[in-house]
Amino acid sequence: MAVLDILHHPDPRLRCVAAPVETVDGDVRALADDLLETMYASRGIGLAAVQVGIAKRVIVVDVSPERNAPLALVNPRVADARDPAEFEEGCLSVPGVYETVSRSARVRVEALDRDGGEVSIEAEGTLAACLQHEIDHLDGRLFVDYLSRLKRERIRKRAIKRMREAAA
Ligand code: GNR
Ligand code: NI
Repeated sequence: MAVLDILHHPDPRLRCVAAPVETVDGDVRALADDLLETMYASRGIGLAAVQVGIAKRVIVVDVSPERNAPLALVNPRVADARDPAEFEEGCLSVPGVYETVSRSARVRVEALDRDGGEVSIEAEGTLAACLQHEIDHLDGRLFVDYLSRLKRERIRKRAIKRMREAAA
């Protein structure tokens, strides 16, 4: 188990489209465990492998207040989405930015679990938002992509400035 470094926007690796996992083996389970440890250490409710520079379709989620309901999903896809809704979102790869995003209120996500078995998850509320947010990461999309161009440019410039200051 290891806490991994999380990439920050506008790192181009966050724009990678992640490859499907062929077999859910020990390496994939170890990656899921590292993602969970990294997510808990960062106090996030979800994390995608792309965010730690691994372009594989693996995500982890835990929206429970007790932080004791870890969910690891392999090759997740939104099989059904309904009812528009707005969510207040943040992202560990875009620190300090919280904005309202339009998504679906309810989704059904199909995936493989950590044992390679097929699962289907009906989600609403925070879990629905988080699953859509994580699956977006696997396709190289960030929540800031849904904002106006003006807001997005402002966020990108601030992020670059922050990185420069951190490096200095
Ligand atoms: O910690 C996180 N909070 C959050 C809040 C609303 C919608 C999505 C999220 S996911 C985010 C962690 C993260 O960046 N996952 O990719
Ligand atoms: Ni994110």
